[in-house]
Amino acid sequence: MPHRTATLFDPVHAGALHLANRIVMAPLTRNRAPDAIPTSLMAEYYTQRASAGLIITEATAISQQGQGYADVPGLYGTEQLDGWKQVTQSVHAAGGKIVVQLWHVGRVSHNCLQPDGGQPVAPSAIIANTKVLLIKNGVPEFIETSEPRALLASELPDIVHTYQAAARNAVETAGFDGVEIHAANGYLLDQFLKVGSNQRRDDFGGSIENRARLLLEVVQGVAQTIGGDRTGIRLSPVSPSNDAFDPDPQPLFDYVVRALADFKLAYIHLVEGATGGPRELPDRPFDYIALRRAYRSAGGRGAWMINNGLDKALAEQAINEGAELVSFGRNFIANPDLVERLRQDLPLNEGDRSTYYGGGAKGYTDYPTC
Ligand code: 8OZ
Repeated sequence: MPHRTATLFDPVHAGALHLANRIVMAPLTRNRAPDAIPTSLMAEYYTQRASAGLIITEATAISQQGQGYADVPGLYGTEQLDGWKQVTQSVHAAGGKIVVQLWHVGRVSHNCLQPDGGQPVAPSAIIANTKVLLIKNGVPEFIETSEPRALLASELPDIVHTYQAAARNAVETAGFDGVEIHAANGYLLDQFLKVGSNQRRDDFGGSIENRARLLLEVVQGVAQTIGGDRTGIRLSPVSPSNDAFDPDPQPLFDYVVRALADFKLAYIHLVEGATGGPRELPDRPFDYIALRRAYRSAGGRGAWMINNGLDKALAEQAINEGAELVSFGRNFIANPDLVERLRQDLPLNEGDRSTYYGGGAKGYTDYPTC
């Protein structure tokens, strides 16, 4: 029998997640959760997109300290969990699968969002040259981040426990199929990984092993709590998002994925290039095929998911070249029926950038289906 290569529309297993197709809705921050509580409008938005093989929610704060933007949802209060429950029930009733992205922003925050107006926390007291989104009188506004303070090593176990508690809440209370640990885009775990934001001299800074330690402790803790096979992780080795920088990312990330192989994760989610920008960065070369090989040769069996600026042709190419999953962000904002449109080669709606962050139904739940 000739071997038929899988298509985007074939089912696939990612750990314990049995997915109807290989097209994933990438995490997308939309700032429509006042007081960090998911709403019925959010349930409608996600349910409209339930034909994705998997939905990854917008980044969701594991604690108030982990929050960096106005009106992003949380996963630590009863009302937040109740809000998410209506989302997962509705997505499941529509036949979809949904995991929540666990988020701690680290230094990418502002005093006014922090507990008691305190300083954001970071590996080192280095300001991120980036902006956070606040909403003033209903108008989104980008503001410089506040000066962070360096976390004490004695505070790190509590951060690991906070990830574990959020993961337990997500699966046991809010009804998610699993979680994705957000270790990309210049947020806390990526800040620890990379030299530009980590100048520590203790066991969590310096060598690659030390810089990866917090990330691996978080993954181990979450995997022990809900199962590695319900846990995914997102990495962005070279993305400059939120001032992330490491001078030598290949050995760093090769080490990280080899170490991740031990946890039998559901999937590894790779942002290739600059998040939301070019897939190739001439001054930051990176070999993603070598990265996957490092993971596989260390025994990693999780699904390999790639992201960033894909169209159907690039997505098919990725699957043909051995990725199991592809994720689409902006195309899912404007095309709730993206899977069907790709299947039938139908034209795609264009997204309205002015309604990406904040607001209500406009530019959120009102995109037409075919
Ligand atoms: C856009 C605006 C705010 C946050 C990320 C969570 O880049 C985000 C984000 C994106 O991962």
